[in-house]
Amino acid sequence: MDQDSINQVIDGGLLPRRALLKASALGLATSFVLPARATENWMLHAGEPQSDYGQPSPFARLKREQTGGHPLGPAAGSSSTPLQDLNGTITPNSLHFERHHSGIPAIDPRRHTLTLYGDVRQPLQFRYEDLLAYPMETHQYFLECSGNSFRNTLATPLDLTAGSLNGLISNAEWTGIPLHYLLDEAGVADSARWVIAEGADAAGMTRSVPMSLALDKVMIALYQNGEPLRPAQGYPMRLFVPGCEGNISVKWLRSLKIQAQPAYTREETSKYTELLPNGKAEMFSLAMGVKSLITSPSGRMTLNRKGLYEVTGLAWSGAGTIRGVEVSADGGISWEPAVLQSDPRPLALTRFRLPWRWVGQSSILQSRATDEQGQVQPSRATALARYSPAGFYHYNGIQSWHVSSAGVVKNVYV
Ligand SMILES: Nc1nc2c(c(=O)[nH]1)N[C@H]1C(S)=C(S)[C@@H](COP(=O)(O)O)O[C@H]1N2
Ligand SMILES: [Mo]
Repeated sequence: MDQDSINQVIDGGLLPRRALLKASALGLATSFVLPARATENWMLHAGEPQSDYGQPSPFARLKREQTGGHPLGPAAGSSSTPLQDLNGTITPNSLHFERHHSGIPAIDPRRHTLTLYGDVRQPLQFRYEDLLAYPMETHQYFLECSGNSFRNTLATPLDLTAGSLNGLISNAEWTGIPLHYLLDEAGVADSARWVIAEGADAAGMTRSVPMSLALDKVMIALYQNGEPLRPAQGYPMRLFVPGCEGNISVKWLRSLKIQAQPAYTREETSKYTELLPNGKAEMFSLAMGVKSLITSPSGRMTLNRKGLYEVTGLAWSGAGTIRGVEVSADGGISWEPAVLQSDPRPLALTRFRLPWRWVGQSSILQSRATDEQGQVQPSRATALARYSPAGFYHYNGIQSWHVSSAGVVKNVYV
């Protein structure tokens, strides 16, 4: 990095985007002497043989963060993606967040069918192997639970990791059949406005999907990151509704009923409906808002050296593509545009990065995303004011991380 860039340490230590291009000057590598001969064990004898199904290095210590103590027992709980331990944008299948209302059914695809019925010319039933013969599409999309980040709606900030606080979001390459192929085949009545999707789990989870969405990007997903869906993600098939609250992407999909009205199931009346401050409720508010968070440095990390760091995180929007992300190191007084990955995709996670110089100054790191519609991620106060004080769905307020002069990073509210 040239001296000019270094001197241009602005706004709490953030460096301009172009400083990233001179990473070689960060001086992070330690000097070394070539060892005379192999000394480590793994260089002295042959290692493990090949395996049937690969596992991560035990040294990487990757695991989902479990939400303990769901009132209805472990089968009704969730686990979140350890966002702080990952980089890039794809969530490995083993770390995709989980949210089940009645546990994970063990479905034998030979005994599972998908039925399409209701206001159609010809009701249809598909076996798994029938569906495998249809033309498919592949898209990268995020999936976010509408309860993601609800802990930041609580009165006191919890000292948790980025994943524990915000990890009910994942991003994968989904492959499946556009739903409109099947709807066309069945011949949907002109009066039909809704598709009622039901799961084959013990909860029989059911949601109503507006026909306009169903005819657009919705798919019957069969593959995730190249392999058949994992049981936790809906094997053998799930509905996938891009950009919308995760709940409507019904897993273990068993039927689709076409009708003129929504079904008004439990999941779209008592749950996943938002009470507004004026006492009215917002129903079928499906699209997820524009949102971002810094994944490193983030909650419960400790900065163990002074110098240059890369501030990095993820941004997404249910309205389409992320247009920009700004980063603040002074609690939102000043903002600096971050570098986005080269190919931001619509309705998928986008990685952002910005260099930051930390010399022991107490700082508050934040990120603020803007999407292609010009929607800007709101402050925590603005996000909370949108709903009644009891509300916790669709929270997309700015995440703030306090870095103490000792380098300890903690969730805070500003
Ligand atoms: N059949 C069925 N579908 C379901 C659920 C469920 O419990 N049963 N949970 C929903 C919720 S609330 C979310 S956020 C997503 C979670 O998907 P994932 O576990 O693959 O991350 O699935 C949705 N689809
Ligand atoms: Mo959810």
